[in-house]
Amino acid sequence: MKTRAAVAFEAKKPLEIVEVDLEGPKTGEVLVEIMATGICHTDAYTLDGLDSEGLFPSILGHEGAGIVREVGPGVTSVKPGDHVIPLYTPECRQCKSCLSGKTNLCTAIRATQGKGLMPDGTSRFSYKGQPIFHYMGCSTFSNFTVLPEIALAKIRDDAPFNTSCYIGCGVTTGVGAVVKTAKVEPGANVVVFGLGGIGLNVIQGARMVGADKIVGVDINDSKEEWGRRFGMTHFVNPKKVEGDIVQHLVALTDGGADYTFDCTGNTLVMRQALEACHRGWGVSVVIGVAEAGKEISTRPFQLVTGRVWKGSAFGGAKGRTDVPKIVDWYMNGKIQIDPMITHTLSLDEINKGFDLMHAGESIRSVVVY
Ligand code: NAD
Ligand code: AHE
Ligand code: ZN
Repeated sequence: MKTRAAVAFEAKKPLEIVEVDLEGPKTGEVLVEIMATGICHTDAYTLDGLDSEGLFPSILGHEGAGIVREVGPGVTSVKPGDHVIPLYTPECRQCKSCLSGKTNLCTAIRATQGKGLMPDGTSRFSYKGQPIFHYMGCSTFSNFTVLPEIALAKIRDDAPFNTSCYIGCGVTTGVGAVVKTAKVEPGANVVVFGLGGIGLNVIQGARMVGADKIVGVDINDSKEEWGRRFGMTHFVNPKKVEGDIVQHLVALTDGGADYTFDCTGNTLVMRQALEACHRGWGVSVVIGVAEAGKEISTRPFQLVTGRVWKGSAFGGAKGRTDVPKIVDWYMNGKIQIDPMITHTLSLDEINKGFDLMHAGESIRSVVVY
């Protein structure tokens, strides 16, 4: 079949909206009509050529929601008409990682996914006879896409596509990092670095679990109002702090935070986030994705004295199990999504979504097909 898609032909070039060819679903695969997709900073990072796994030409996008239109042989868990959220972290429930109960990082198809291919080692997309790579196993910047069955979370039919697509990455990543990765307890002091589409979800997750101080840190003053809307109690702009930002945050949190979260992808900020943790027990969670070649560093003494550095992918959530529950949290009013969707665009306007993100003017832009 033919489908409209925004193709990343080259790094650092705007996406081009063209009609591509899409092969139907093979064994264990599903054809999904994407109804809406968010634009996450990770898409921008790959498009900017900063992802060590970045491939071109490819169809980016990993934060979608849609409807199953056709299933391939052997598919049993979804059927045409089901509403689904594509999962860049699938859940096969059979691999060593899934069975461990210790991680959400299913390994069933990670190798081919990282090469921009379906599990059989081929692509379903092509343009003028040349293959186009998939992206993060999702490629939601295409109106129709093919995914493995294990990479689809079936969700309730009454959840609107244009907001629930955000649960496909940003919401789950931020809220999950609080609830699942850090397991923040009521009364804890939390510092969140970077108040964008991910950081604001960390903030609302921290409020939901009853954190005490929720300190937001951002170099963009306009983010203060956003943070306060979702539960932030204190705002710090590092550019306006006299002296050392870490000492400032340690003083603000009575000796250091119980939990800190990096939602910037900046490795210097990651160090600040670790060092702003309380001696003896503070936990710092790296969420931000850093540019290829960047490394983190700190004095080992920071760890010897009890601070813990950990990371979180997709908020530690097991997609097929947890995503439908997070959709319920949204539909029941436990978490908010609608106000964070600052811009709704057509596919033809998708490059504007990247511009707004780089200008710091959006929280989330959503493309509605
Ligand atoms: P975004 O562009 O919406 O927000 C980033 C925020 O960080 C902005 O408000 C910006 O002003 C702020 N910022 C930038 N530099 C800063 C600094 N030095 N100090 C303080 N604040 C600073 O991006 P997003 O969509 O929220 O994504 C945030 C990061 O999370 C990205 O690196 C993205 O790739 C990553 N991410 C990771 C996962 C995961 O599963 N681990 C999932 C989604 C996104
Ligand atoms: N490909 C990059 C790493 C990118 C990365 O860390 N991705 C996150 C999700 S970001 C969503 O916006 C993730 O889930 N990572 C786990 C995984 O298996 O990819 C690189 O540096 O090579
Ligand atoms: Zn993302």
